[in-house]
Amino acid sequence: NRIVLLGAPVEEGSGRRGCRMGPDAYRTAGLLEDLSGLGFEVEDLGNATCEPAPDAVAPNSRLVELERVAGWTRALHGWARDLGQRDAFPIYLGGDHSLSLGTVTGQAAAAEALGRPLFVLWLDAHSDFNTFETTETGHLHGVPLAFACGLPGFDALLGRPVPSVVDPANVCILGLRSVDKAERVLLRRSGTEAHDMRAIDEAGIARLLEPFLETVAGSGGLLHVSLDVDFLDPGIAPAVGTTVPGGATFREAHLVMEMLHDSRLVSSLDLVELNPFLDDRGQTARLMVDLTASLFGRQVLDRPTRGH
Ligand code: DIR
Ligand code: MN
Ligand code: MN
Ligand code: MN
Repeated sequence: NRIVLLGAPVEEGSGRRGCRMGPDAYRTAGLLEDLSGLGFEVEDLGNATCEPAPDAVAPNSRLVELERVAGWTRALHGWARDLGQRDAFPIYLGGDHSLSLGTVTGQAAAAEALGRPLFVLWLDAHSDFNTFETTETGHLHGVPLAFACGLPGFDALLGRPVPSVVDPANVCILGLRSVDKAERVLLRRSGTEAHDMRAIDEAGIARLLEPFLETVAGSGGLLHVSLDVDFLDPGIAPAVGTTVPGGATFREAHLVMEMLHDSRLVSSLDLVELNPFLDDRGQTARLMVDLTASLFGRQVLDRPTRGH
């Protein structure tokens, strides 16, 4: 029952400033205290630092801050590869979504070392499935899922090919409402399971998540969850640079976290894109902390645990 927290104060992937304050906003909002209160032994490792990556040369001139993002990718890949093999649950406190370039590939390397397949649940308004070729903005928070799934052209990030890629068939994306044109083609070709808000409206979020969790359980996999603040509706989570209307409601988001807790499948978590500079009296930071508490078992009433 151990949790380790690692701050990843990267903001260069988002094209604006503020995400570097994310890790401290989670601390200020009481993340350690809430998780300790649920009976976990929580260790805060402080913040990771960026490695130098002078060899990371951009293959085209649109990419923004490639060298910095490559440095963070290398640092966080190393951290996640190590933490993923320890007897503690790592929570990566972002930082923009480019941090998942390191954490997801590092967790994948750790899973491979443990002989388990890695599954990824991506909770986001965006699919983050652009490549260096397709990105329209050049913002590298728009590419981490394509990178982790082994799409070509990304070798400058780690300085070598991704050692352990995630099978796109092991990925589920929930919450989509903004996918770029070329990105959409890549996503479709990859065969990744992706659900937009319309699908959530029509089916209900639980009915979409449940079969994915059954699949993870059935294959003995580990599950990494990457939670982007913009998965949530901007009305309840304003502190993000890329708000898109029509996001997940308070109850939909908590239900996902509660189902994830009951599944007992989740082994690592990213909390990304919180920009405290844009927050309203800490409400987004607090909501993200409360959602994390739901993932770790906070509930109103006792209920029988459904074992897999
Ligand atoms: C857009 C927006 N698809 C891009 N991406 C993200 O910049 O590639 N915004 N991830 O949060
Ligand atoms: Mn994202
Ligand atoms: Mn997003
Ligand atoms: Mn962007």
